Amino acid sequence: MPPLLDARPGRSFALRVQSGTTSFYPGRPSDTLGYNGSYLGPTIRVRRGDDVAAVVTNGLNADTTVHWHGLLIPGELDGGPHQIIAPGATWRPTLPIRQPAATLLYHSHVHGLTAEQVYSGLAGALLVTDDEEQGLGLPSEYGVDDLPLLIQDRQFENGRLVMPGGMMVAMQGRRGDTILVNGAVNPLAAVPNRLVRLRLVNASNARIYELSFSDRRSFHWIGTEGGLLEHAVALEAITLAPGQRAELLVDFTDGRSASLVTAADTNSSMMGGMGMMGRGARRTDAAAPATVLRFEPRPLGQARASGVVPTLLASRTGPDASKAVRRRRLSLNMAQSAPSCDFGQVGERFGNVAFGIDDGNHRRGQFAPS
Ligand SMILES: [Cu+2]
Repeated sequence: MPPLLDARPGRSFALRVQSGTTSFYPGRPSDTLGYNGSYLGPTIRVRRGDDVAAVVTNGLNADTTVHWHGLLIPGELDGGPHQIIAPGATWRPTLPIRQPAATLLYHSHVHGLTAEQVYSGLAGALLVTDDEEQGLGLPSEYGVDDLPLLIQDRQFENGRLVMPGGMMVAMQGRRGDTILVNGAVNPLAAVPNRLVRLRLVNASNARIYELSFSDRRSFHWIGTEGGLLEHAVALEAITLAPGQRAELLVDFTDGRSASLVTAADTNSSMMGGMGMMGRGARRTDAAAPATVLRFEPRPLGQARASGVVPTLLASRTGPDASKAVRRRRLSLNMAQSAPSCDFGQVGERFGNVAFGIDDGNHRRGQFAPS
């Protein structure tokens, strides 16, 4: 479990962006990046209504930014590519927390290096809590029955983290054949034998997961990127694209071990085993079905949560369709014209992939995969 950095007491928190080494496999240190540590960052918890003073110091030899992905705040506080923190500099935005409880994701969003910095470890969970959520009796004992789970695929060679390169990266994003949860290889979660809340965060660069349990048990889907759903939804599988989050309640009362697994990634053209490329060629495995996380229920902690799934999680009022004054149709297009792609120099961008809305009206944006 990442350490919990609760912003409540001082209405503030501090992050230091740093480089370091991480031994994903014993005795095989890899060069990595992290916040207040060598890989990934603490789980930051903020509370609705607070104005939270963030203090972010860049201890790298490179520019960075910290983007609060999912936080509803003005753009000048949001840590996008335009808000560079230079090496040695400190950025101090005050974040007004004015949204319902939700599971968010903070990460580097520096121009031209986002993919590399996130791949190397610059990501973490950001939790918003509020009175409504705390009144529901949901499992909320951090690290015991309330677990943030950052899921990432990474590539290793001889036990050391490597940065995939080459044409497949330009086309597919950075992928890997090893799935980590909270930076751990072959992870195991000891959970109490009761209802447990999982906050799934897809912190991968490019992989889409189709998640389910090895014993096909159903679970309750209770939250999305925007916060809690109005009502829990019983599911046996859920899809999670990069950046997406999902909150689940899983019942481990029967004490049986089970694994969270992912199906093959059918969005990857590597599925066919194209066998291209030098470095990272074994990435034909990068789309294969895999175990994500094993759960071992045992008597743990005290059951402070109610142990039942609330019938009403949150009151939501949606737009009233009958009041619509106009119907618009927007179509999203993608076209690729290969000739001048410079795959020899695979960096952050590759030319001539045209993404558009309404085919032509807003065409030819440069695409930078991250
Ligand atoms: Cu983001």
